[in-house]
Amino acid sequence: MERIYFTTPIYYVNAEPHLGHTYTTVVADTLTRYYRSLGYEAFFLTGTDEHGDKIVQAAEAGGVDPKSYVDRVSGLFRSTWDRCGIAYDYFIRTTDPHHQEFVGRILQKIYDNGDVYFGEYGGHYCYGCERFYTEKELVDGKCPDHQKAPDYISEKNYFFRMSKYQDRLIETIHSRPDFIRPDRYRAEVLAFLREPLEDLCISRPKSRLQWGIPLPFDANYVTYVWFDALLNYVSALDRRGGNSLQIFWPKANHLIAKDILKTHAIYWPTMLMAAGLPLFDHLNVHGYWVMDSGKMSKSLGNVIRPLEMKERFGMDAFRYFLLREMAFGQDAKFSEEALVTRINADLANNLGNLVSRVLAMQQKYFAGIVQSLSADWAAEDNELRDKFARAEEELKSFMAELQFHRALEALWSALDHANRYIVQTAPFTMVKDPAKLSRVGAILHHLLEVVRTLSRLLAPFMPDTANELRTLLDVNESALQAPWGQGFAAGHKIKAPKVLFPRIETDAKK
Ligand code: ME8
Repeated sequence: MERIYFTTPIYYVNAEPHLGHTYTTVVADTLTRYYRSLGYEAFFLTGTDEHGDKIVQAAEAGGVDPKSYVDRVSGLFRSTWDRCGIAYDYFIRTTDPHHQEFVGRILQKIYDNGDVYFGEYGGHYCYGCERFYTEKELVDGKCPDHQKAPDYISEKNYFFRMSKYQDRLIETIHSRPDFIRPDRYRAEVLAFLREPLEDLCISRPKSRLQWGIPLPFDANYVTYVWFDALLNYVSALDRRGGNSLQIFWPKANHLIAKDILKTHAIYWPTMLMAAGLPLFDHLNVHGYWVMDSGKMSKSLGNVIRPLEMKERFGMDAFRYFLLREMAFGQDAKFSEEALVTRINADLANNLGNLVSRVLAMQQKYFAGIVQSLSADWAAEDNELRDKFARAEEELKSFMAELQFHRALEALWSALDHANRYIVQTAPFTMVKDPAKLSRVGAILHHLLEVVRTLSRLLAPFMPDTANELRTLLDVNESALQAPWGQGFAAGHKIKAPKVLFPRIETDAKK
């Protein structure tokens, strides 16, 4: 059996779940469901990153001890994903005893191999990023991410010989063109690797930071938070036991945004090389969601919360928007106006209307009983079926390229075709002529095949809607998979229509 493994970043617990976290998590959820629908055994990991300065500072600001603080916010991430219907298989926390023990094991291994040394280092340290910056990386003396001048820190620490693995990493990226994708991020990493790689400081003295995993070989130090965090992707499989590590790890597909490219494309593979572990399969990098008003921030009061979106628009509508609006790899703009426009045009009008029209006609003309198809289909019936078959093929190739927006576009183009089929065949006119009743039955049968196909193909993107369609058609899983024209047994009765996506009236239109 083919296998695949998807991971999201483990999110810092110094912020509550927002649009950005939700996007990566929805993408991982969609991919997991999609690969399962193709028959793969898939494993989906998410979780929280709970060590380091940032977290201690957030706990202090909240007036609580780090442990209670991380328990609360990690719980919030987990319950948010649960309430959003995110079907992760395991939720990892870096404060889990097993993870801490695993990190200790890996550190000891690379220490024993001679890839860790003790030395003094002075540098520009950004507390926001939790890393040292070189002079060159600073912009006007400031951290480019946090727009703040870093602190100059000099101390004795442990270093990982990352530089030793630079050539092997470059070779890997050259020989595996889709190791880091899309291309623009691969190019960015290769450009960065043109300069000599420095060794990585992997410890923090306990005198400065206690909230971390102690180094197994020196009790006066804790592990640098990124060294601890990146290992989550492997430790989760190790904890699962059995042969999970062997079967899933080489099929690992990481999903991240561009903000954490360097840690994932450089620190992580070199750490794996030093630990004697195989490399992940793909690092998949997406762009940033930006607001009309600029960067999303608490102080600007423009933070988008997933549960609020679910409450107001429905989770499937929100998922659809996220996947349809962003071209994976590029930045995208978020605005409520764009969300409402998509819901009204694509969901309420295009999808919702099609389903309710077809189901309503089926009720009205045939009391919900699916009529049989004649042996010879009209040209337009074949065209309709072929259009959906082509859309499915396109969807497959776009999914392989992580082009979710184009996969959905392909499906919606078939939906447009189905809506035109209704207008052109005009069953609502034909029904007035009793001699044409069997043709009306056949047209509606083909349209029910459209709804059945949609239920199957939409499932990874909009799982609740897909289930709802299946319930309305009253078909089971095996009937869902049947070829076109064979999904409904003779005399099968479908349910009465309902409104799937109510139109959202905006203030402007009221
Ligand atoms: O970096 N647009 O955690 P984090 C798109 N703990 N995606 C966004 C986004 C935006 N505006 N904002 C956040 C960390 N994200 C580390 C990761 S992994 C071993 C450790 C998403 O809470 C996106 O996935 O800052 C990004 O990479 C991640 O949240 C950063 O989450």
